[in-house]
Amino acid sequence: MKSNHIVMKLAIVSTVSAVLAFTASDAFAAGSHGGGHGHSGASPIGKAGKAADVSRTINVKMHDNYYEPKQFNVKGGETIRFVIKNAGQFVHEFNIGTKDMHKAHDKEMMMMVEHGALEPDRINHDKMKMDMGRGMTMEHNDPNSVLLEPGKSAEIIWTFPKKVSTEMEFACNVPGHYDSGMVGPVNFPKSAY
Ligand SMILES: [Cu+2]
Repeated sequence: MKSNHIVMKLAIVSTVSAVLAFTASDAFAAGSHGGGHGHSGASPIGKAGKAADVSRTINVKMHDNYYEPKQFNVKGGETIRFVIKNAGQFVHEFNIGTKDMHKAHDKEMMMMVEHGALEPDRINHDKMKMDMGRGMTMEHNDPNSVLLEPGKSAEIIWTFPKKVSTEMEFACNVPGHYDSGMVGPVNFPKSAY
């Protein structure tokens, strides 16, 4: 069953693609993919965690287009294992970041759609590997995110910062999904700020 909503969003994406091409490649060159989101040193959102440090597991289900649960409470410095399942009929992403990071990533996702690497219900892995220039590809190897086809599952182990300096949220940056509600807050206790 195709959602007209999604098809419409994708049509809009391709219409504006020419306008965005320059911006998108700029954002891309900034190195979100495989480049650790352009942060040198300590990232304000935390870092990839080690299995030995995991204190608990949070199961996340991705639907069309919302998450279950809708938010998480974590402690400063806590390492969580996220077990993520795409229970929807479309490709979805689970990405831990800030509002700004999601905004930047959204442009890259649009480029993936333009290049045919991302279809509504499947990921074209061959096109993901395509060289975009300067040795960059569209492959998603970032430790803070997974992009999943319908029915697929994955795990992320993430260590949250001890002291929080920025608001954090998890979101899906498949074009149109963030705006239709695929975003939720990561809540920290007051002591973490
Ligand atoms: Cu999504």
